[in-house]
Amino acid sequence: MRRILLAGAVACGKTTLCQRLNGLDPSYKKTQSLEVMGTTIDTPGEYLEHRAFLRGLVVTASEADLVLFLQDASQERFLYSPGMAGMFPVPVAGVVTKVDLATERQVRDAREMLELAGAQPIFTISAVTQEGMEDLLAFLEQ
Ligand SMILES: Nc1nc2c(ncn2[C@@H]2O[C@H](COP(=O)(O)OP(=O)(O)OP(=O)(O)O)[C@@H](O)[C@H]2O)c(=O)[nH]1
Ligand SMILES: [Mg+2]
Repeated sequence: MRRILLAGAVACGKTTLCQRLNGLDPSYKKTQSLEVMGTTIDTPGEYLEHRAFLRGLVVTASEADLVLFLQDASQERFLYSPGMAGMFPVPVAGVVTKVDLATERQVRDAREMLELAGAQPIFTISAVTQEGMEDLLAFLEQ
């Protein structure tokens, strides 16, 4: 599997996805600092939320082959700015998370915001029901 950096707001589902990618059952634990699990680098949501930390996220991305921008479909709070993927030194793909909690409209809006940020391609998943995980895994294993 490619080395991946996970980015996204607090509680958008980065650690839960990280656990699934590593074959573990999800168990909640607030991420306090950068954490490496297998080939995945998990980050605290604060790295994206507080702009002073954003530079750290971009620099850490050079350790990865790919960045995933995560967007919680059930939250209408979007932290990505247009074209933001261009700041990163490696390709950026998008993941719409928590689709089990969202309406179709919310999923569409989340996808659109990730597209605007420059993430490509974009996957839609639930780490709880595991909907969409197969396609994402196949992409990450390419
Ligand atoms: N229903 C549902 N809940 C989810 C999903 N993914 C994560 N959650 C829940 O959302 C909460 C936050 O998930 P985390 O994976 O810890 O979020 P995070 O992005 O790592 O958050 P920080 O470490 O604070 O940056 C937990 O209670 C998870 O169980 C999902 O796909 N569906
Ligand atoms: Mg976390």
